[in-house]
Amino acid sequence: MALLPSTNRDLQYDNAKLRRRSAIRVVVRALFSSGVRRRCCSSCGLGQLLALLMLMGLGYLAFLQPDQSGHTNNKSLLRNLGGYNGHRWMKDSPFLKKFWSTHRLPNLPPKLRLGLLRQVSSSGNSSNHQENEVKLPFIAERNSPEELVWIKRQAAVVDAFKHAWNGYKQFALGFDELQPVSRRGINGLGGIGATAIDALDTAMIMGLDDVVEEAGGWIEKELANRFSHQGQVNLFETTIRVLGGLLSAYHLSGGDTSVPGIDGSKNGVALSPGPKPEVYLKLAKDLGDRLMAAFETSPSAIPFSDVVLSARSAHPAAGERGASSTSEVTTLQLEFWYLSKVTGDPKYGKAAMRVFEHIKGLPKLEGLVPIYMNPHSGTFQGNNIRLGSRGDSYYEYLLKVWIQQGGVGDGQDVQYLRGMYDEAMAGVKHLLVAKSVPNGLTFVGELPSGRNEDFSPKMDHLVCFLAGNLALGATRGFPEKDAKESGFLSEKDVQDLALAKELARTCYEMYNVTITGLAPEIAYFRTEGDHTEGMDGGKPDAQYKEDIIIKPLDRHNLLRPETVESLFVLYRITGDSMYREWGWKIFQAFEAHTKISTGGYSSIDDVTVANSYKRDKMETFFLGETLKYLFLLFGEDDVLPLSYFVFNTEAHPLPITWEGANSVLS
Ligand code: DMJ
Repeated sequence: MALLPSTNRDLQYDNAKLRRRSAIRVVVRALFSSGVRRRCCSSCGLGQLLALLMLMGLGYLAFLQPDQSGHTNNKSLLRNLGGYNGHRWMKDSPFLKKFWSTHRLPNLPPKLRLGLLRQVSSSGNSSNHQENEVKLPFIAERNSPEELVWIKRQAAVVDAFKHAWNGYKQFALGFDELQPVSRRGINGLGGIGATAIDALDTAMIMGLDDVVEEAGGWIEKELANRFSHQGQVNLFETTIRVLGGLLSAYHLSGGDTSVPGIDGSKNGVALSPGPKPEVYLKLAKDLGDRLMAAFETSPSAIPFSDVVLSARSAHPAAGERGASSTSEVTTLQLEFWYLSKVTGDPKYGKAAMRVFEHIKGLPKLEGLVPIYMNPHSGTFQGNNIRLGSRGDSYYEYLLKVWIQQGGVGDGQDVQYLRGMYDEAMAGVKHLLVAKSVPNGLTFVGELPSGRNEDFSPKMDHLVCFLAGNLALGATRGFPEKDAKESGFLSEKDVQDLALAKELARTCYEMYNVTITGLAPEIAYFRTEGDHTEGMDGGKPDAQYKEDIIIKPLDRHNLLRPETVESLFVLYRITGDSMYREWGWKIFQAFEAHTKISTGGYSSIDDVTVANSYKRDKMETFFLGETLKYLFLLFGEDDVLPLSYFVFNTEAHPLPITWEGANSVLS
């Protein structure tokens, strides 16, 4: 995977960030602050004269030498410096080579792309991006026609994000969520401004400085106060959306320089406007300390489900005899472990990892687990097994925590997680994967009573995360081609990747089968002997309308991300542009059926009718996940490479660390 080229590729485009650090200034600063002065010529006037001559030479190369197209620009400066093509004198000069390698421009890829996106976005009618002509000749000159299409589509996603944010900012800033139709805010997540935090790193990745300043400004001013005065929150939701969002913002704004930056290169963190990284870290630590009550007050390794932030107390869930969802207690570890890493305090990671260590020893059904856990007994509760709601991200984090903690390398400490993941995926294939009739779509069903004979062909949209997860597990985030060529894929990896592709198709068809082009919350798949009729998606010519059954109560769409998340991962891994095309269709359907003209997007009641009732709610994950994954799907593959970043279940990217678990937890 190419890790560097964005900086160079887009250097000539309008970009405030980059202009602030011109190449000349970097060179001058580097010359006078580095080895040239100290080691070579520090005490002599001759040294200064030589440095001056060198500068003049560089100036000549930068400004007088035309590039191949006859223009003089920053790219030609980079060429002349040997930045990517290399120049003859550069090749001949080991000193300059060394100089360049240590003093080249910092890499800021997504922001660079934004200069381009802004121009595309403002060059035409934003309601019809597909048809727009790119009028700016230099953009057209330097990109293939196919790439131009994706640049415009990515710009359309940026516009959608701005529309969503503007609705929230205007009517609901400081509330958890926007009610876009009634134009007000609601607090469904404890009153901690969840949308502002969930959206923040998406704005950073898109390079939307205004939004970063607005969201970051609110966070800096208000969030600590909310933590100390607000009431009850859910441990899981607060961890994945708020703690994850703060930690990702900390890294992406330049806080954690011990790990790769946004493009996987050493110094490639984005330099964001808004608060300093330490602001996010301080808030993350404060929140982590309060959430720790869920672990500290539970009598077992399984944390309580709810926390009162202001009181630093925790208690079991109200229903289900106080049980926590299995996915909730096993979807905290990426965030708590990274919090330990960046604060240097092992307590967070230790408490969260204890959950997995405990579950390791519990009985399972071929690696599959029931969807509830009781924090009093520390055991599973009930027999219901599914990869949809309450079960899903258990399987996701087995893999991702293993990846995050260096299991890809020689992280022996977390090898058991990979073992649990592999066993569970074998169980999924054996017990849950089936084919629909008449057209053979592969789907993942459920075992509501834990027994094989009670198999239910029901699949939540939530299960669609699995396609991307299987692909990630198969290649560990590397492109399929590279993994194959290096003999890296086992027979099982190949099977997992094949299943990932089949499931991605099924998830796409869950959208494609309806008249709106949007998927229902839940789909049933027709199996042998099922003669249910009249429950298709309202699209008479849909290829799979016989296979997919949508029941009346399951027809809503909450703007969920799981399918576009998997399309993003599969596109990165396979390079097959079919996944991008599918993502574009889904994006257009969101635009057509969920956009509210005054700002924001709304969940809808029924994907099988053209003019559905709007539920008047914009979930935070539409900004945190859905639009982020679409943006990344349409963008360059060297931004947030999967071999360097692991996305938490709310799409907040956290860096993969290589030092292994023990060094952080000890
Ligand atoms: C998100 O909050 C997370 O992705 C979670 O794991 C599952 N549900 C929503 C999005 O659908």
